[in-house]
Amino acid sequence: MQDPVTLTVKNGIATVLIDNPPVNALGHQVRVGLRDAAARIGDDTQIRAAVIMGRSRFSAGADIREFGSDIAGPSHSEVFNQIEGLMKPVVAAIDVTALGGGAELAMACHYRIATPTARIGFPEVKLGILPGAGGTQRLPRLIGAEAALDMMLSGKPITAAKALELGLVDKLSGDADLLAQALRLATEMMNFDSPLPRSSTRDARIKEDRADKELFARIRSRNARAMRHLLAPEAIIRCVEAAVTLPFEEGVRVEKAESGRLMASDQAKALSHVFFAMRQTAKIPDVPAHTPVKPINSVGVIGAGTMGGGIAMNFANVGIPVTMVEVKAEALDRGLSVIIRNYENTAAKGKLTQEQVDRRLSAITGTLAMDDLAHCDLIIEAVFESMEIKEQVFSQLDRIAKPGAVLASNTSFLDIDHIAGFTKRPDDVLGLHFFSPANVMPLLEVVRGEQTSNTVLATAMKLSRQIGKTPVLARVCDGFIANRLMLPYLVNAQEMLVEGTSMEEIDAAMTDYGFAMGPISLLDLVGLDVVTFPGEIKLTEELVKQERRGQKLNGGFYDYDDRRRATPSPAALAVIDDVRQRRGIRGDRRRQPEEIVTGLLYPVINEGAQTLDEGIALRSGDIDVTAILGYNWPDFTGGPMCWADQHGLARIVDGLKKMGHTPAPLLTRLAREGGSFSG
Ligand code: T1G
Ligand code: NAD
Repeated sequence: MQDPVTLTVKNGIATVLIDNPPVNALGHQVRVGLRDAAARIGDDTQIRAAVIMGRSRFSAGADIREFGSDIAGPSHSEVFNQIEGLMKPVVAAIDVTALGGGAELAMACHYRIATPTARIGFPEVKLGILPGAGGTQRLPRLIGAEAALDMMLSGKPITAAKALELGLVDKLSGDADLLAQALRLATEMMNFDSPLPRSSTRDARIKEDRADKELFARIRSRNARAMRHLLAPEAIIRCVEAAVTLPFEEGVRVEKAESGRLMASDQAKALSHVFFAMRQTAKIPDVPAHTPVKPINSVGVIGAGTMGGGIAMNFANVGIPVTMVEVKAEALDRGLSVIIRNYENTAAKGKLTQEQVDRRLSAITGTLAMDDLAHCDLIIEAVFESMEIKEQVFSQLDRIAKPGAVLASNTSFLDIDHIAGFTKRPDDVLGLHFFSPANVMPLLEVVRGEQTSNTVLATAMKLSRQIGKTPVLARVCDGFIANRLMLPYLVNAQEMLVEGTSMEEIDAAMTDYGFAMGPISLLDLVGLDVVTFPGEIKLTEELVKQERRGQKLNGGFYDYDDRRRATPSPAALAVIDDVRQRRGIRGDRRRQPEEIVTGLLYPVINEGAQTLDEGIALRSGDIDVTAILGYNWPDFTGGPMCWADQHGLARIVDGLKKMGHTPAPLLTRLAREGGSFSG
């Protein structure tokens, strides 16, 4: 392996290069390399100054793979303190990204120069941890507590220009000659006879912060909503309070204690699981990484309804022309006008220029003639959910589409293999299951038919990234991963209603768990006419008969006022009562919040286990990503399967039995063996 840190000396200046692909994470070998480089800079009298930089990018911070085990020394902070303590000027030359520990390393250097396109950030909060190598102490000293907290609580990187304005970097370079300019800065500074500026000893900014008595109360109240459920943000605030009120070394002690507590927390473990799971989903074991893909330069969309319009926008957004087909002119006009309205709303919020809107709109062509799809590289069908109509469409497509075109269905529940059978090219057919609203939701289920070719799958995975979606591979079954998983959740929530728990209690238990909305509100939002439920639950059907379709029409379980505030609807309560009477249920079974959570989540986990066992999902992490991106499952729980591992599989098996459910064989086996879904 290439040495991950090298040091070369020229004209009295050491250039320290971090070269640890793909992102220059600061793993053990890099820390050892940096420690040795710092020692050499200190000892070697030939060296009068140093530049630290990374190949291809500065650094993405700590190696997240090291989390969860004892991190071998030297620690990040030992290395950073050693660099800061050098008596020769050290310049950080920042290119592309300095994130987390990478940004902390830069702050430990005496000077920072960045390319104009570089970004600097502290994404630790997204991993449920905090900048734990002096970052919470150095950052406020450089840019003030409020700006420091903005960066560390949001986890969002800032541009180099903003960093310059805040005082996080000292200078911007031209894009091409970062090293040359960093060396020039180092030369200037080594001939400059004044004490080196060390972030840890600066105090001008925090003196100002100390005078602002309301500062932390203000930050806490401004972030209260976003911080709810999360451990890391409050810990970060406490560290910055320490930075403002205590000497550096004492602040570091507070940071170390808070960081240790977070690192050991279930939330941090769950969030790093999610980080890696998100990056795993596009990998299909039997489809090698270098499988050739088909070029997709034009897309056809059939159906301009709820889904078709949103699907078309995805491609127009990245400059791929779309032809959208409808059966009737009115439906086409309606579909196109929804697209126009969507883009105009985005432009009105300042997120798109008029020119971008025009360019995107001109990429979409409406037509009533299927023949116009003959040139398309990919055609996605989004017509009514009926096998007869899918048959008409796919047999027609088989005649029209050019050889080699990829043919996809957006069906929610229907059998892709059956649909592929309507063509003479089943290897070119797959499911591309978008989520509503399709232009917004970040998940794409890629459904693999029996005969779908590797090329078509690799093409779909690549295309998904191109349109900014995270793809998850599913095999054919009723509801694939996402809908199959959530069906028990929504069914059991309604069953609880009938048995006697109120809609507010059910929703509150799940928002306390971490969901943005509870299942009953979710049903109202999605629309009561969208899903039909199996079994005896007929609540949504009865409400739809009364023309109550949810938030979009007349309210659903709840009534909504003009500010969308919800109150339980007397009409819905009457329907619930009616169902109780018909089924001979007393309706007096109230549940405590804990029992609501387990009663709703255990069956989802059971279904997830079954989905995994049947090979519908490749990995438990894929199920977690599906739930998080498709259903806003709270990410700090790690998703349903990760949560199950932490919660205890044996407990879940017992709970399911008590509820009268049969635990899935995989779940039972793992619980017995003391195993876990994530392996
Ligand atoms: N550690 C280990 N692996 C990492 C990694 C990291 N920090 N960052 C990325 N990877 C892997 C990733 O899993 C993938 O692997 C490959 O690199 C490419 O990533 C001490 C405690 C830098 C913006 O949170 O945000 O510092 O799938 O597909 O789209 O106080 O990666 O190829 O096998 O995402 O070009 C804080 C996380 C750590 C940064 C590049 N740092 N990384 O995006 O590539 S905590 C982060 C990113 C810390 C200190 C604390 C992005 C990126 P594989 P990718 P990309
Ligand atoms: P929709 O009723 O809103 O739109 C369907 C459109 O297809 C209509 O405008 C109709 O005129 C058009 N159409 C019907 N037959 C046609 C044909 N032969 N040629 C061209 N156009 C035709 O339906 P939708 O909600 O957009 O759903 C479309 C598909 O997407 C369904 O398979 C559905 O299961 C799936 N889906 C829906 C959602 C959702 O939340 N709505 C989510 C994921 C997947």
